[in-house]
Amino acid sequence: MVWRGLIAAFGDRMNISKAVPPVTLFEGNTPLIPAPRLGASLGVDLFLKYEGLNPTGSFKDRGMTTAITQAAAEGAETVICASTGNTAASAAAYASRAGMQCVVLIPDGKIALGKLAGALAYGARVIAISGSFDDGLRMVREASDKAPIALVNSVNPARLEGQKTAAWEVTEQLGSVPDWLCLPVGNAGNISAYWLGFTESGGDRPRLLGAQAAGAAPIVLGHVVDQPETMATAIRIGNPARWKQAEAALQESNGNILAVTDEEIFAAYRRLATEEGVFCEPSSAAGVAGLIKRINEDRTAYEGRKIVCVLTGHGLKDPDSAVRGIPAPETIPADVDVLLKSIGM
Ligand code: AN7
Repeated sequence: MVWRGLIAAFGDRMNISKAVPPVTLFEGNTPLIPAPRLGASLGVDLFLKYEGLNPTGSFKDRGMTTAITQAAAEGAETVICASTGNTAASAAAYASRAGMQCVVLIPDGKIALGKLAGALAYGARVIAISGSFDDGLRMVREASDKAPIALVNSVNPARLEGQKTAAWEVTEQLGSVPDWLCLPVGNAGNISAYWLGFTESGGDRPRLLGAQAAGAAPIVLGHVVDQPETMATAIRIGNPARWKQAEAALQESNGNILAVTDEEIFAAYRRLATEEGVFCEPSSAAGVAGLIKRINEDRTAYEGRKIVCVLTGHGLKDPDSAVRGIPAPETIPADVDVLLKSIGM
């Protein structure tokens, strides 16, 4: 089958308008990659859903094809979102595709370079606020109430209609529903969307394992975090919009949500790249970090199980994190003998 994006593939199972042709960059259909080395060391059958291979480098494209298509059907000329970066880049790309203006609010100084580069390259109006993502979300909600601007954050139900398709892809690629699905949780749109997808399938459902960064773990703590802090800037969110829905999904799935430290996140991030050759952004490794932590606490619920970790964004989104703490490459003369000596041969 020729792949023409998520609405072409799954539109009949999406509650969105079909009045206009899909606004698409042929998103979705990302690989589910086995992770045998990491899996063996954890004693599980591990797979990685590599969402960084979407057109703008993150899972956000799944929900943006539907949100922008719906906005186009409703006649929107301008869309707006608050973002820790990936939603901004994705909204900007799909808005360009649809011939719309795009306005994005980002927390000043707290978004990764590749995401800012994307939003700017796609021609969005990028506005930095001296505040957090949560402040930005409050502002764009109000702005879209007061002016004719379509809100494309995941509070928009059309976003989940696209994002839920990842659950169906995972099931088809694995040949069954996984025992556990592990993923990072920020605004909690993705965990809600996966649960919607698995529930709509009507068959078995996985247990969900959500991971928040320790400095931005409102759902784990049970209260809003006023000043969220983590180096995993994508999930630096203190008051998730889909909090209640995520809690319901966690409960219905007999799942767990836990906090992982930045050290644990970065350790998992390095292991994915160096042991499996899969380079994701730091936040994306939070699900893997959570899995490692849970297995160390209580092996029995995981041993020998089929486990899917969702890697939500590409490693190149955040080049600063990739090089931080690693010595710069050494420079040598253009001489093969010096080369061999320097690599110990
Ligand atoms: C790589 O772009 O919130 O729990 O504004 O970029 O659905 O919010 C990004 C979130 C995980 C968390 N991994 O997903 C934004 C934004 C990556 C992300 C999440 C995000 P949600």
